[in-house]
Amino acid sequence: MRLTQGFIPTLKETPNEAQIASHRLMLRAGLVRQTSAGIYAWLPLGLRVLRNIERIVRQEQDAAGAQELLMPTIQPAELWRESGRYDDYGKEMLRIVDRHDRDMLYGPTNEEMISDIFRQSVHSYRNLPLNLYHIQWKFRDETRPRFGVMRGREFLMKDAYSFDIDRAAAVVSYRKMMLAYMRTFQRLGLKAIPMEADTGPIGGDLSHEFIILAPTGESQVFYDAAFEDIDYGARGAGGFSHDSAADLERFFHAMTSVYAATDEKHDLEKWAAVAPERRREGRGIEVGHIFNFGTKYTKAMNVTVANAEGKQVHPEMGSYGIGVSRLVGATIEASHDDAGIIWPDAVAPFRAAILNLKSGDAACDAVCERLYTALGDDALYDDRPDRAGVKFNDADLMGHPWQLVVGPRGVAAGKVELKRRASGEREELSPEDALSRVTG
Ligand code: 5CA
Repeated sequence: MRLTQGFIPTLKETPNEAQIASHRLMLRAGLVRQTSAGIYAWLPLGLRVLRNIERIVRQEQDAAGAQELLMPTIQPAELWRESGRYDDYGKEMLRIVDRHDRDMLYGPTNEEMISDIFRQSVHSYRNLPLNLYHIQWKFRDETRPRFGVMRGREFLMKDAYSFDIDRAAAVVSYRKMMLAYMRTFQRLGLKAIPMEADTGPIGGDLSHEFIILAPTGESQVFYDAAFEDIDYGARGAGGFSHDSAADLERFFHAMTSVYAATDEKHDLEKWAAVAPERRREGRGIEVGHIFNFGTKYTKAMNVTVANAEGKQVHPEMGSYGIGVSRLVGATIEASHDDAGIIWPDAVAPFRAAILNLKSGDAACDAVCERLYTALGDDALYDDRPDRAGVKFNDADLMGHPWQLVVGPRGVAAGKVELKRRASGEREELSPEDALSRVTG
C-alpha cells in the first residue's frame, strides 16, 4: 500500500479517553475508531492485524480437527428460555424485539444455538467426537467497557463447541483444545499461561483461562517460574501430538502440575509449597477460556444420541473461546515502547515499511519502486512528500517489524538502511540483501 493512497489516519496527540498504552496506540496508529461506548470500527491497518490473528487461530483449530461453520449474531430468545439462561444472563444481554414482536437477542455466546443445530442432525455416537467452531462478533453489554478493544461491548470471538459420548472422550477433546491454544498463542508471539479458572455463567467444573502477562492486565496472577521457559507448542520430537491420548495426557500434566492461578483461585497453601525463588507474581490479560460443562446444556435442551448399546444418552459438551479482537490490544500491551507498537512478525499489518526520505528524487524513487514491487502487499510504502522525521516517527508508531530507509546518500553508494523495529538494530545493505533479510 502506498501511504499517499491508503487510509491510515494517524494522530499526533494522545487521545484523552485512552488510559492504557494499547488503547492509545491503536487510536494514534489509526487502527480503530470508537463509534459508541465499547464499540469500534476497524480501519484498514487494524483490520489487517485482526485478520492475521484470525488466520492463525483458524489454522490451529483446523489442525486440531475442529470444523468451521458460521452462526448468526442474532439469536431467538426461545433457545435461551430452553436452557434457562434467558433470565439468568441479566442486563449483559442485548435484547431485541422484531417487527412481529418476537424476542431476539444479539448473541453473547453460542452454547444454545450450537446445541440446537447439533440435535437436529446428529443422532448416533458414530458421529462423535465432533467439534464445531466459528469466528463471529459477540455483544455483551458490559457495565464498564474500557481499555478500548480489550473490554468492548461488541467483540470478535472464536468459539468452539465439542460433543462427546462420555466424560473420558470429553476430557480428550478438552486437552486437544488446550494444546491448540498453546500453539496458537506461541505462533502469535505471545507467552500464555493456562490457569485454573471459575466458570461463571457458562457453567461446569473443569475450566482454564489463558493469561498473557502485561502490567496493565485486569487479573492479578501467581505462577511458578517454570512457565517462563517451557516450549509448550513444540511439534515433532519432544512435542505433543493432537492424535494421541497419551501425548495429550502428558501435555495436560505438564501444563497443570506446575502452580499457576489468578487471584480468584489463588491457594495460599499450594503457593507456600512453591520454592520462594520460583514464585512469580504479576498482572495478566485473559485471552482465552476453555470449559467442560458435561451435560448441562444437552440435558436442559433434551439433546440425545444413541450410544453403542443403542441407549439414548446426553452427549458431554465443552466450549472454548479466544478473544480475537482482545488479542490485538493484548499483543500491543505485551509489545510496545515509548515510540509505538512493536508487532510480532506473525501478526504485523505490513512486514516492512519503505521510507523514501526524498520523494520526488529520481534515484530514491527508483529504488523505492523496486523494493515496493518486490514486496508487494507485504510493504507499506511511505511515498509522502513529508520530512524524514515525520516518516521515522510514524513508522515507529505503526510498528512494522522492518523499516527500509532509502535516502540520497545511501542510494548514491548503492545502499539502503534496514532497521529492525524490535531491537532498533540498523544495517547498511544493498537493496537486494535488505530484501532477502526482510523476506527470509
Ligand atoms: N462460550 C465460552 C467459550 S466459547 C465463552 O463465552 N467464554 S468467555 O466468556 O470466557 O469468553 C471467551 C473470551 O472472549 C475471553 O477469554 C476473552 O478473551 C474474550 N472476551 C470476553 N469478554 C470480552 C469483552 N467484553 N471484550 C473483548 N473480549 C472479550
